[in-house]
Amino acid sequence: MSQPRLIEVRKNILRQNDVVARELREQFRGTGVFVVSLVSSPGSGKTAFLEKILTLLAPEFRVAALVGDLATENDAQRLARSGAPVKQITTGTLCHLEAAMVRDALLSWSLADLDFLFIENVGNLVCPSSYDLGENLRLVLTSVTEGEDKPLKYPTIFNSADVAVITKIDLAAAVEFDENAACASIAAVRPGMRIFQVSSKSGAGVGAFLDFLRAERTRSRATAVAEP
Ligand SMILES: Nc1nc2c(ncn2[C@@H]2O[C@H](COP(=O)(O)OP(=O)(O)O)[C@@H](O)[C@H]2O)c(=O)[nH]1
Ligand SMILES: [Mg+2]
Repeated sequence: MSQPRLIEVRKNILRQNDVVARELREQFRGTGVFVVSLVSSPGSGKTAFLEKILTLLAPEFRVAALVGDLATENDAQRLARSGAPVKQITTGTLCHLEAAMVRDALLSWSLADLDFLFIENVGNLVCPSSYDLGENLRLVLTSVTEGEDKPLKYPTIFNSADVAVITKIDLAAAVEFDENAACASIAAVRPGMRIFQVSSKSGAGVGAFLDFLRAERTRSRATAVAEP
């Protein structure tokens, strides 16, 4: 008897999240900020990649970031080295960010003063996939050190994302990373999914990714103007 009730409670939480996520999406659209979230397992390189992105975009755009972890302000401190405004969200025991946490963290910021907002989710390949944060673009990161078959084992997180980013490619040879097998795993789950390969250490592939981000922001703004 307890199983259906648990499922019902979970559905209600998800429904509430979707309502707040919809409000956030409207707010993002109205203020013109382009919002990008990052999901992956812990240690895939989200913070390293985000620090690189913030540092490279900051001279050109108004950028800011929210970062979620169960505990510590460590990642916010790392990201703040870019000079961008950064806020840490600590979730306690929760393995994902929820839209209400994002809404509350943004209360003291003026979104109209931002071009890009980045949201680093809690490191987890399962929970974040169910929670819409109202973002324009969701990146799923997977590092060369995690093996090639993570997309096959955790298809839901790849299905909930828009773009895949293979990280730490500077380590590819050392771990005998099979690029073709990794791309085939992603394609098996999400045929046609856009894939970038980057190294936050060497900077390889980061320029191409930033060109893509700029183009996505421009495209999103053109759509918002065409459909007020
Ligand atoms: N060699 C190499 N190490 C990386 C790269 N990106 C991240 N790392 C390392 O991987 C570890 C986890 O990175 P972090 O950004 O904290 O991952 P997160 O948990 O997904 O935010 C750290 O020791 C980083 O220095 C990369 O591109 N190349
Ligand atoms: Mg991190």
